[in-house]
Amino acid sequence: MTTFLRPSAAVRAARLRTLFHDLESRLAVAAFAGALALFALQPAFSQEAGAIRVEQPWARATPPGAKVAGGFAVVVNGGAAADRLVSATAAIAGRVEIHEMAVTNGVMTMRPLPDGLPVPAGGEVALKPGSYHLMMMDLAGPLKAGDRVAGTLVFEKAGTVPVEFVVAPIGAKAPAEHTPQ
Ligand SMILES: [Cu+2]
Repeated sequence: MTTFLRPSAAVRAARLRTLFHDLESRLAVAAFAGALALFALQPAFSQEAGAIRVEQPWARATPPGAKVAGGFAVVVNGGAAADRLVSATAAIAGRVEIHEMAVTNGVMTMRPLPDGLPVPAGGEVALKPGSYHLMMMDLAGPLKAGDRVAGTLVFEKAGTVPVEFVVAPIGAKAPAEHTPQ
């Protein structure tokens, strides 16, 4: 009677349930740890002034000798009035320009936005690779992945928002994973 050597359907189902519970509790623990890590990192990843909140400022690492680097963030305007990003600074850069990247006649070009970047009331603007970005110019040295670069984003109405750009690897398309320090 070989059937006696095999676990019954009930036993197998019970084992499966145990496995699921195990997985569930592990996932819950991981989610909780993740939430804690995010909470601990919050000051570095979201800064605000007035109605403006700057989320996840980051920059891209540079190869040796590079004189420019890209800076990115999401700007959220929680207010009822439109605002405008008018300038920015970064400790490692001589100056920072606000740029737009666009495809003109099939060629990817970028140009400075002399009037700054509008942030609509109750809306948000993403500075990201291939789009709007901060151009850190006249770098004093290379940006290395994992570095944090102090800087500011200055808005017409909200004023100055202090930020810390977290440096992601060369060529990164998005901020690096947030790892607890
Ligand atoms: Cu640029």
